[in-house]
Amino acid sequence: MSVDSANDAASSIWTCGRHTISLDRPRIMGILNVTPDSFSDGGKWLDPDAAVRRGLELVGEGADILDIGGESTRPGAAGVPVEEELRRVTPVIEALARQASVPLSVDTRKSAVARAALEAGAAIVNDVSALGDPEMAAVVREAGAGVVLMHMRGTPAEMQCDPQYGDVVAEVCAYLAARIEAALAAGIGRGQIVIDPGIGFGKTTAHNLALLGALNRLAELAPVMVGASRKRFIGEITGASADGRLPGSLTVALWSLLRGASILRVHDVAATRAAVKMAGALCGTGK
Ligand code: PMM
Repeated sequence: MSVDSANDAASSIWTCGRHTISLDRPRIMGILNVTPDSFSDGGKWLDPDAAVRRGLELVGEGADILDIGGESTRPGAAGVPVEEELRRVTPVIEALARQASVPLSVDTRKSAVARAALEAGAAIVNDVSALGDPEMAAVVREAGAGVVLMHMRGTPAEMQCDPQYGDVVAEVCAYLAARIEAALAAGIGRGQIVIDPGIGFGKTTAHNLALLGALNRLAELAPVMVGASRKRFIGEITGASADGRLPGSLTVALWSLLRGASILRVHDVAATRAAVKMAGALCGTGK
């Protein structure tokens, strides 16, 4: 649905283990946080059976991918020990790999968690630290998994303490270009890589808006994922609390697609699916 003809990446294929995800139409990644403390859904799906039910529900609503995370990366969040993260995500991924029809992603910064998740049936590693763990690139390469390389300034514990940039768009583009090169140098295929500007990860509202306005520049590097769903900057602009941010989230989702994003990481799958369908009809793609 890109309006930018320079965006070749939007018509590519994302290779994720045994899955290939065509990015010729917008893809929706449904968020499944198996955490006690994520900012908008923390604690809701901590029980593995409830998490699996929720995952299947998201697939029924039209999710193309499920992203399962066991560590909250909200601003101020403390890290989770590897054993605890494994305990949260592994049974959920095992069960969903048997029952769900869509590729599964694990949202983790830890190579040990990524390895176990891929063995349990996941096909994508969504890494908000963009291969910060020295073992992560090898884990992705060996599994032939898809990988999301996200930009983050600092760590979740302190990233929202007065983030500063000279030119946020240029700096995020340069960082992601360098992380793509590092991934390629480590033997990961270009077709396995998706990038993400990391909305809210060490960014003010102005930084987020600048990045969302320049997604077409990021899309020249690799297919782009955007995760803006229910985030704080939407509340800052609209005045809505986390559970009232759907209108703002949908607006950002459609804006992102029109600016060249290929994948939307969202909590509200059914509403996003309907909005994408409507926008696709208006844009003449009908998708
Ligand atoms: N945001 C969160 C967690 N993981 N992964 C990617 N690729 N992009 C994001 O923007 C992102 C992420 C934090 O939000 P959540 O608590 O809703 O999961």
